[in-house]
Amino acid sequence: MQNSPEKEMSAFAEDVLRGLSGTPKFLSSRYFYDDEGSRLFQEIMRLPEYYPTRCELEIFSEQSDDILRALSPDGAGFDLIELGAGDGSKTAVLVEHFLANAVDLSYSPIDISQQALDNLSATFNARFSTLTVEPLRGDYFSILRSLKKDTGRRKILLFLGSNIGNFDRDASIDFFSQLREVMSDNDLLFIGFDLHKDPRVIAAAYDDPQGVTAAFNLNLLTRINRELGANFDLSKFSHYAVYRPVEKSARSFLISREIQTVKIESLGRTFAFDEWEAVFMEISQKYTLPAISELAVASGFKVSQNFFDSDRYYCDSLWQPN
Ligand code: AVJ
Repeated sequence: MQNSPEKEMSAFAEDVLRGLSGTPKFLSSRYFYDDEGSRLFQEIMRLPEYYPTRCELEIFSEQSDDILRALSPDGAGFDLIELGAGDGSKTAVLVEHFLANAVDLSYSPIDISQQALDNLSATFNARFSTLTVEPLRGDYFSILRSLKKDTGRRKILLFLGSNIGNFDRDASIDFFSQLREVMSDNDLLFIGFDLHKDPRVIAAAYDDPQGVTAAFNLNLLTRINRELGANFDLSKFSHYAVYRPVEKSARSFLISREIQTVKIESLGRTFAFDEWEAVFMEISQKYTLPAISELAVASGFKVSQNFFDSDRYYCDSLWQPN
């Protein structure tokens, strides 16, 4: 079937339409990362309240010997393949250590954005002249499927930074199971999980007093204004975040401060917001160690080794196909 160009809607437009037509309303955190959103997330990672980045950096800086032994017990070379690399700064810490130990290494970030890949390649090439950098552009699974043909080298898939937290349980199992299908028995998966802890520590990480997280959340409305021709007035929405210690999930919302109507030109319609109506924006799931093992087993893996920071706030978990 063919769509006429003017009727064709972008995935973004479709998702915004579905989310704002829903009860309750929701928008997907997948769309946070336009240029400004990526910049704001970099700023979040430097906030004193946002501990996950520092914890993962501590693990990589202080346990790189143990990590290298776990990734390659026999000292054989391997291919690092990173899903969702961001600026790659944490991965660079590992790469630096591996190269210093003369590991025969290649690094392949996968991303749909050519710009992101260009930036990562430039960074890694400038910093590591001996490293083979092979950026891969496209969708994670189609890329990984195309790699499956056995190169004889171990592939180590990286999914760091607690990015998995944005998926609910079913979506996580689905995601990891699909990764399992494109992995050889000898490959490994290295995943960053944020652990359950004092709920106050977690709540503060998603509600900083400087308002950076609020700006990050509100930026999606700016993106909708720009890309879909909407007229959201950001001053009429406020950021609200809550941590549910039983479900072990942080959730963020945008709350409509008054009754209002917002027009979105490219959807050709308006959306009514009630006073104090909430739009669900993001889930950031936290984990216990049993939950991590259970997730591994449910997805066709088993935990090979866990690495923790000194506060035990965070866990980088190494999985092998089961
Ligand atoms: C990039 C998904 C790991 O959920 O902690 C940070 C995004 N949202 N502050 C997270 C985020 C609000 C972050 N992840």
